[in-house]
Amino acid sequence: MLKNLYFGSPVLSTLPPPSFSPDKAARRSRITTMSFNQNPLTAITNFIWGPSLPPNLLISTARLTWSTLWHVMMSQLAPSDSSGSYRRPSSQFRISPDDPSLPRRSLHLYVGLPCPWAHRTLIVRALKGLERFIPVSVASPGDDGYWKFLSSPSADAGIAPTADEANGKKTLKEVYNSRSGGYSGRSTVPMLWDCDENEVICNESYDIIEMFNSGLNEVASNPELDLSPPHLKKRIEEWNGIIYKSVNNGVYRCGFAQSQEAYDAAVNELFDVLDTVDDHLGKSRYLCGDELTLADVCLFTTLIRFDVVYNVLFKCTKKKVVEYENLHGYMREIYQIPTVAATCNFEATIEGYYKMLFPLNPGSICPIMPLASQPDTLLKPHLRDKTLSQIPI
Ligand SMILES: N[C@@H](CCC(=O)N[C@@H](CS)C(=O)NCC(=O)O)C(=O)O
Repeated sequence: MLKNLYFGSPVLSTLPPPSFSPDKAARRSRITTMSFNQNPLTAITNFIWGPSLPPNLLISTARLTWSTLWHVMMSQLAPSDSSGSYRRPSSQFRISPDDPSLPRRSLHLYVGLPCPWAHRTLIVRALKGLERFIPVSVASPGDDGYWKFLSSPSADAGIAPTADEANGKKTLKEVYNSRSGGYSGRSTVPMLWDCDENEVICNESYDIIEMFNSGLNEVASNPELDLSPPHLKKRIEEWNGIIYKSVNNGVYRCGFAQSQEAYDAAVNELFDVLDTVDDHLGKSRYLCGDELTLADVCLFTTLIRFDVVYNVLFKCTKKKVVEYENLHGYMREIYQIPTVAATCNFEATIEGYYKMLFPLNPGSICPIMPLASQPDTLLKPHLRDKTLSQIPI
């Protein structure tokens, strides 16, 4: 005889017929509410435990597995110290900008459009008029995190991903590996390649832009432009020291932090420096006075990605560039130098960050472009003259 489990009395006659069991009824109603246009995963989980959240044990197990996996992936993507702060690996191929052999070598530049470090090199190459002397191959981010090349050139107008125009390889890793002696480090962009020697010349962006600025004047179509003139060298170095650590690399230290403490330190430092720079730009057209220098190029490539990428993906959330009184006009003034605007590809930048940095955005969904960051808005009058003329003398 069956017993009512709650009251311990014989209840056989009072039990509802099996087809009316609440459990079965619930399950049937779940099946009937399973719609054909439901995501199959949602349909399955709905069938197992209804529309409520999964059981606690499942949530805590998934959470532990997910966060362990996240730490494993992050440690590969972004090496950190014991406090969880991001430590950028150093570049392995360095060069002196004044190496006299450079204008006689057959140079090829490898870049990726999302990358702010590579963007520096595209800007200085364009400003100095080195496009014909230094051809470029544009890699795009692969699903596995490695830079890859298109199999045929893209039909897009403007700067866009390409095939490997120098070596015909499928990935940048293969290009690095093809140097004599191979390579086991990170295959980063920008990378300057010697086509005759089959050798990596340099993969450090600052060395490359210094060299483009001063080491190739005999082949540049704009040799008179000096973005690092002797009288400003010291000030450029001072600004670079501040901006590299807290802003250029600072946004990465926010986004790649693996502990709350590491993030807090990086984000506070980042916005303290942006406030200082904004104040300074209320009194000075560019970082080092009235002339555009390499320090401005380095700041610009981070600023132009800030509201679109770093503010969202890297949690640099205290303020957007558009909210700064001077930084926003300053960034637009640089963008409006015609050769500079042509080096920016926002679509490729958004896709690259939101899809390539998988551990930060596992769903790979790209956010919509903020109106204030769209080219039409960036081309509106920057009003820097007006701002600077208001400075009390
Ligand atoms: N210090 C280098 C950093 C270059 C760098 O980190 N590039 C990234 C893209 S933004 C990259 O290629 N990462 C690929 C990897 O680390 O495997 C420079 O300034 O040139």
